[in-house]
Amino acid sequence: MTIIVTGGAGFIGSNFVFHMLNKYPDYRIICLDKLTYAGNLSTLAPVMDNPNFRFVKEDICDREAVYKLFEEEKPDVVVNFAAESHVDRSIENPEVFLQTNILGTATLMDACRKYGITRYHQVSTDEVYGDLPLDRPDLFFTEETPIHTSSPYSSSKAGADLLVLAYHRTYGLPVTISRCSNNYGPYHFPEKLIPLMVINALHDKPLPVYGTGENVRDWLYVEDHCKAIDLIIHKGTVGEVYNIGGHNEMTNIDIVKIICKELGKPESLITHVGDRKGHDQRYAIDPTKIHNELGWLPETMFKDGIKKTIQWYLDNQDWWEPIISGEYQNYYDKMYSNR
Ligand code: NAD
Ligand code: TDX
Repeated sequence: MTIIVTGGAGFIGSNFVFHMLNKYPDYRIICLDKLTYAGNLSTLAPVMDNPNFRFVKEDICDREAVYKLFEEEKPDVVVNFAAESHVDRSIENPEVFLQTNILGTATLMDACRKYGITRYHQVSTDEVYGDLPLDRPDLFFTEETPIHTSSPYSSSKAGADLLVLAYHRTYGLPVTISRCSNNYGPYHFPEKLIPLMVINALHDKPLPVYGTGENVRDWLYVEDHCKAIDLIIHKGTVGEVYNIGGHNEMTNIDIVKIICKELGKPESLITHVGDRKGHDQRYAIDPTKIHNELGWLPETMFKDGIKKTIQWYLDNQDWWEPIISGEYQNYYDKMYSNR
């Protein structure tokens, strides 16, 4: 089996590449990644010499390059992780989100139609369902929850999902979609909540919590997400959407307090800053379908996963230090100074 994994130099994509090469030693895994600010070739260093792995630096929006790769590799399966993924950046500059997340998805699926594949899998997000109110803990997102987005990021992901379902109905493309909750774990880019707070705390810098910090996210260890996608591409039903989440809802402020405690840093570092525009209140996934149909269950408890993750950042400063110097510093200053 040959699988093209797009966005495999990013956070979840790289964890998926490692999972697949490890679990299926006879599969060929091709990573197609543009290496945007969020992609990091050093992440893939451990597998670069694996004869079953190939890295290709291209843009999923570049039709010619994508078609050439499909001609060369004749993939059986495509798993599309490639995306602009940060909500705050989408609020500053929506356009690239529309290009990569919507047009890039269309280009990949056109290649799938032209060359033929057995499965196109779209990695989507719980954010396409919008948010839930904080005072209704009885409500959860199911696969039937209407699409109702808040940010340019989530709108671009929702646009892509609709296009994927349209390619299935119109052209019969064998697709599946997964919509996962917030991931955490190794190789999470430092702009996101958990790594940002860990790295700031290590430097005794302020921990910038948006608004009250009462917003709720539903956290899943990245390996559990990768295992769910593995199950869906092998056993999932074509044309179906699967929600992925582990019923692990936490407020942002509680997450930041846990990080302070684990690192032995004072909570006085916590600084409430201006809220995110259109900030979603609560995400909460109902994973009943993937559990009943495919037998998936999360394996890593948050209390263990967060310890492992913090330890990973402590042990892998060589990975994140080059990222937070350079261009990232300009981003940080723009987003956080005078907020
Ligand atoms: P990330 O930002 O860490 O990685 C994205 C990767 O895509 C990078 O390697 C980047 O170089 C690559 N990329 C971006 N534009 C590209 C283009 N035009 N062509 C080729 N490659 C391109 O993102 P992530 O957090 O790993 O998320 C991966 C996917 O999972 C995304 O589709 C995201 O919407 C989805 N998702 C993420 C989460 C989460 O909590 N991080 C949760 C649910 C769903
Ligand atoms: O500095 C911060 N302070 C803060 O309070 C940052 C970066 C975030 N936050 C808050 C905003 C959110 O309520 O923490 C929460 C998590 O923020 P992010 O890490 O930016 O994640 P989120 O916006 O929830 O989106 C993530 O999960 C769904 C991923 O980035 C998306 O790609 C995925 O689809």
